Amino acid sequence: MTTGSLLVADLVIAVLATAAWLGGGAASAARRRPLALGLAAVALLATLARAITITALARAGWWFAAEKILIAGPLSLAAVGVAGPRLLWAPGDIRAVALPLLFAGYATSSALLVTILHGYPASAGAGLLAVAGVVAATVISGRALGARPSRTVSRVALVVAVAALLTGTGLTVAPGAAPAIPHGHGPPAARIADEPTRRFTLTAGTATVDAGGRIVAAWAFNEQVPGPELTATVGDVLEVTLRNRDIERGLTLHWHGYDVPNDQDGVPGVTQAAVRPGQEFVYRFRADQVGTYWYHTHSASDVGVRMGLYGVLVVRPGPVTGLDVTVPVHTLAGRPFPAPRVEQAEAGVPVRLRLINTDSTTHRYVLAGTAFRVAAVDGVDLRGPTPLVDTAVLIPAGGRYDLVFDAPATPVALFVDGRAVYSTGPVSTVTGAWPVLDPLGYGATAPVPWSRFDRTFTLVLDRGLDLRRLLPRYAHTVNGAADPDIPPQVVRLGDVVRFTIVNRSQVVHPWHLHGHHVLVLARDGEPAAGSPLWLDSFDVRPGEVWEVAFRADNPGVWANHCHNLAHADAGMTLHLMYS
Ligand SMILES: [Cu+2]
Repeated sequence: MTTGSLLVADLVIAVLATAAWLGGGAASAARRRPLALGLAAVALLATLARAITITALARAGWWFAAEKILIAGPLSLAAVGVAGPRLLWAPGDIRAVALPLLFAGYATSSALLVTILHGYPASAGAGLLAVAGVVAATVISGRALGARPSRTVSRVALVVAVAALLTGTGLTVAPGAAPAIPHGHGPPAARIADEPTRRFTLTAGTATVDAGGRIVAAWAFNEQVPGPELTATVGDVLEVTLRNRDIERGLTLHWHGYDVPNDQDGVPGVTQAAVRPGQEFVYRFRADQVGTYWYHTHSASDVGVRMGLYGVLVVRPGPVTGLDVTVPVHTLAGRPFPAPRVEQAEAGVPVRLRLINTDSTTHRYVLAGTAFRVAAVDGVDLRGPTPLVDTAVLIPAGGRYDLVFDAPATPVALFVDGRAVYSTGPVSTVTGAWPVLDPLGYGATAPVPWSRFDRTFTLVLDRGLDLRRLLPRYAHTVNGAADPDIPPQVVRLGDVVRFTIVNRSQVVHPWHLHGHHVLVLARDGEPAAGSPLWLDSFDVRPGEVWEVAFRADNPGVWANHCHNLAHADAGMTLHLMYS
């Protein structure tokens, strides 16, 4: 069982235990003896089963089990301790066990709320709030059931509840001690002095676009979605003038995966101000990385990219040889975009398909009709890629895979999630059951270039209630905090930095660090066994633990965030900062 499914199983069992305790309490209050005893038995069994899931989660990593052991554990023990003996005595009047069963239900449900609303790390505040809730609910239920606790018991309960509530609330809402990110734009950009060799102008504006036969509203660069394909040869100096005609929310250009100088990175409020209607901004950087990249707005990025403010950036080592095709996959107005492309390929011609996932979720790609190799991932060539046949690849949000092959005499077709997006003729193959390539075991290994790490950071990805804003929100969190309250990771120039990224949540988080490619060291404790993988976008699935590392060689303040842009918007963004 994977840790991801253990997390789901544990949640389901916790919900079951809660419902059974509360149902048992209600049934005994209504004097429905068999039902009450049956539900209590289910609750006891579920609590027992939870001991197993929590133990297994703790073995997978403390991050997965912390609050379950520190808060749910004691509360569950209290539940069984209070309700169990009463049930064993099996009183003549079943109504006598109603309050103990309800107490058990409140204890289990408040622990469950801690997991759902607070998550990792477990805090004293959350524990105290949970206890306060249990005490308050039990006292109220006791009154409703006509139980007459002594004055002393009532007063003690009241004092405990109020004290816990105050302390708990205080600890939960207290502002964190996060050092501030230097917002604003610092000294003027230290632009490279060389004359540009490639100049482009991108004018952003509202537009209408044909998405599979339906005319939809879009935001476009130069009236087209995707924007113009920017191509360069390694060594070129690119100058890109961004103009905003009428995008009210403002925009920027971020060069996804391209490790440009910090002031060219296009993160509004961090490396520059958003470009408002009527304004312009000139980007200039040297094309010193070969490969497949893309650009997109980083201002209101969730809606901006979805509406069409993105395009392809390809840097080649020299003149194009053979067929060199970019396939940027997108979902526009809920429809797959663009329309499938069909072209001729003469047998024997070398073909490179540059697959780019510009959406916020993973896509499954299959290439049918030929063997192929994965030549590069996220713009970086792989070492010793071997031929693959009838194999699917999963590309995370923002990620790129370059597939290469020599065109066979018969047609080939590329499918994304079962839909043909590129072909050289009709291909009918059932590809749904093809195995998925694990890039961590593909290609030829090479030793990790570092033996020690100067800094190590752990990022635990989760969900939680964010009360530090005017309106509370159910945020996507890192280490229990949401943007802008997540402390930045501070490094020094030259440091070798290791990240441990843990996904405690129920959804995939495609992780994306700006300004650096990271080398994958291990996943779930298994060292990476294939070609060195230098990534800028990688899916951390529920229950997974990734170890990655990089050398801090590009000074500045860099966004470090989930590339499911809705998650990034809902709190899952932090920053890497050079001291
Ligand atoms: Cu995410």
